[in-house]
Amino acid sequence: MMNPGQSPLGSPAAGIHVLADDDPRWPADPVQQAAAACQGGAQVVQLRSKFATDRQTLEWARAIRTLTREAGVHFVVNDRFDLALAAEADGVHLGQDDLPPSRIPLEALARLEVGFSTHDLTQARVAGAMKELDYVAFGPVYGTASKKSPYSPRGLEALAEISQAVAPLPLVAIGGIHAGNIRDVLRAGAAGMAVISAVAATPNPAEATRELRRIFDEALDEFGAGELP
Ligand code: 3NM
Repeated sequence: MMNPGQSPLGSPAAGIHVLADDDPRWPADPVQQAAAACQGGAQVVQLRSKFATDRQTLEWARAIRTLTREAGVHFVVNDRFDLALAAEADGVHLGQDDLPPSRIPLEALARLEVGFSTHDLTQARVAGAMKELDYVAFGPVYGTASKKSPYSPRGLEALAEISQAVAPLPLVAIGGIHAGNIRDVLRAGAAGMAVISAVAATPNPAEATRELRRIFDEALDEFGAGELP
């Protein structure tokens, strides 16, 4: 549960979230992707396991826990609070079709931060009122080829509207984010940006992450934290 009084940009959800994704199209496996993300300065690594068995996912999660702990990087597991707990992750990221945040046992909520994906204003308003959440994600902001989404690209105006709807919870933008649009996404009110292909599809994922982080830090400095949410 979010710490009251914490600003979105000071929250653990702020910054570059690199999704370590097990889609076989990526050249590196999730642990290699996570290691590169840590080297490059990602603030958050999220394990997104959509193909593997639970056993394999837990193995990856434990390896990523070790390396994120060493790097001081926040670690989130997608979809499953039980695997997040078993791996001693910092958080779990839930989608609309996962167990609802209100059904996560209290003992698990006490140990995990909770993020929740939304795709329209109605879902975002519901999320904004959920006491279990630490951040809300919204997407796809731009077109994405990394996920079969039934939703059309939402755009920056929708992102700005959603950021108001979920305030004071931090908003994490997702879908088609890369070095060329991070500034726009931050300006529209997102505190965090989650990426897959902008890192996983590149020949040097550590360098790609470093570039995203550099632009994020520069944009924060330039806009001045006072102007932003
Ligand atoms: N969730 P890329 S879009 C995992 O809209 C995911 O909720 C989305 O990949 C949503 O950075 C998406 O390559 C894929 O576009 C993001």
